[in-house]
Amino acid sequence: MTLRLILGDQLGVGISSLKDTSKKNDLILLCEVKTEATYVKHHKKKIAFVFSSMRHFANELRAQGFNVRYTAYDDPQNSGSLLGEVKRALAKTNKTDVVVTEASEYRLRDEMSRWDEQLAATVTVLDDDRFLCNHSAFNDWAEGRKQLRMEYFYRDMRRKYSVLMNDAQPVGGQWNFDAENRKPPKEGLNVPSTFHTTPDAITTEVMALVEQHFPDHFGNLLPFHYAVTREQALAALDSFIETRLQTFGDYQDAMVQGEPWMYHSHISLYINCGLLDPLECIRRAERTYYDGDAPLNSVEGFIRQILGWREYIRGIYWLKMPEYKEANYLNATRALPDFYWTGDTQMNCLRQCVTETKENAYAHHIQRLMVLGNFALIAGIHPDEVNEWFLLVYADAYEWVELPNVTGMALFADGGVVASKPYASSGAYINKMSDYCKSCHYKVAKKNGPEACPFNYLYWDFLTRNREHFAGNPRMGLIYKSYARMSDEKHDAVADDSRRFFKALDSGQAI
Ligand code: FAD
Ligand code: DLZ
Ligand code: SF4
Repeated sequence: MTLRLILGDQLGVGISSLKDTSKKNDLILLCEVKTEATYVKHHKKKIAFVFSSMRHFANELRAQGFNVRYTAYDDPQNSGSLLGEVKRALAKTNKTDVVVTEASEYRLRDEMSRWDEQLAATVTVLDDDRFLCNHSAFNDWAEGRKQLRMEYFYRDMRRKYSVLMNDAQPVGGQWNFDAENRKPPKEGLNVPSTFHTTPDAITTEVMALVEQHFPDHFGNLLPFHYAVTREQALAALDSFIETRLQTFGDYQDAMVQGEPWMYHSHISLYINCGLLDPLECIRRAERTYYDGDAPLNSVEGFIRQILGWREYIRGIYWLKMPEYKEANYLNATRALPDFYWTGDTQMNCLRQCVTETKENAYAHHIQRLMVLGNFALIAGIHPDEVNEWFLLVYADAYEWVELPNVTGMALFADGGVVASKPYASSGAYINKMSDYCKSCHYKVAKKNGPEACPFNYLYWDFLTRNREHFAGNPRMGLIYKSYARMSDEKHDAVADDSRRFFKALDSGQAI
């Protein structure tokens, strides 16, 4: 009787749209469609990952006895849109109602709210209960608060799910062990390799399809080693827990040339598309701590990312959309430099992060925030251009998680909803937390002049340009005081260097 539509980021048997399915009467629909594959020009690896995971999931459902209808991208009858495919499926069957779990992005949820009128069927949209904080719980938490700080949300979530708790107290006597999680990389770190799978026949076929239909999309398709089934994603989680979690905390913020994966988990793409459940990842890490196999700073740090940041970011998205997408608090106007696509810049940190992004559809948090995001912030790049880039280059990117991280955390374009101060920094931070500066054309120790690290003067130029926005911020007072103590010559040098840099950047010269 019921047509159950499963989207490409809903690939778990526990999804609400599959509850109470009649294996005899209901039809499950999955479809690869142009509208979803091209609303931004997703990284080739992301499309291959999503299509291959969808195809494997459809096969798993069939193996469990469900009736599945699957539209392949190159099916000559493919209408190219989700609505078109639902219409086609309804026309071919005797189904009278459609059930779907709420889309994770505003764009699609909004579109689906009109499907009722456009289809000769009733459309039921169910809550997405894979998230640990639903819309109304987040709205209740946010209600009446002057500031929506993640830390307080996170503490409530720890209590609510009783994660790392001794009755009402946090295990270890502290909620947060971040101060222990900022170690610079030391020489000779022996970073374990990330989890690898070899493409099977389905993935190989999908990869050929991606090369054929999306040749002008960003990124390298090869090598492809992501998990594409739940079983493989669980093995990827295991490999993180066994080989990286112990050291995750210590080097969470560290960046090393030639080590794109560091000690991070690389599971965001699996959680976001439904192959892994967030709570199972949290419980797995918690158990590792109680078994004595990983230290508290690592386990708490990892759990905070999923139970705290991930849920908080999603809450902010739905609380603030659709206006959030238009936010440009700092009135940034610059176009995105070409090197975000090519990696062709003499600024080694940016070259490394863009090149790794192109190769892997992945960069870790500090690369995204303190290199790629930091430059976009201090160079004043328009949030629309930055958001589009971040939404298409990463395999884990969906607007609900990408937008608040970019607009809120990286660009301060929301005026301080997510961040209490801008994540702007000079080259000193990048030099402390990475080895990038050692092989850079620019000199991180030089503050001004053509050889100086551009982050050094752009940082002060950014603070000067945006004084009206930040001078009253209590967390920025010391920084503005130290700027005031600098000589007039120094102020002029910052302005001259920044002018020269922007002139070169805007005219497409090599920088
Ligand atoms: P780990 O470092 O191992 O962290 C564990 C898990 O915690 C991640 O898998 C993820 O599920 C969760 N997590 C950690 N930080 C965040 C966060 N800030 N927001 C939400 N979840 C978090 N994450 C995405 O999933 N999709 C995005 O499109 C995305 N865009 C980002 C853009 C910018 C500018 C920034 C600063 C961050 C962005 N993040 C995004 C958050 C974070 O960088 C990634 O989740 C993380 O790098 C994924 O790698 P990992 O699985 O190895 O994470
Ligand atoms: C990311 C993605 C891609 C590339 N392709 C599809 C697709 O062809 N069919 C589909 O159902 N989902 C796809 N997805 C995931 C969707 O974009 C995701 O479900 C929505 O963005 C959620 O709002
Ligand atoms: Fe980046 Fe500056 Fe270091 Fe070069 S010197 S790698 S531009 S921070």
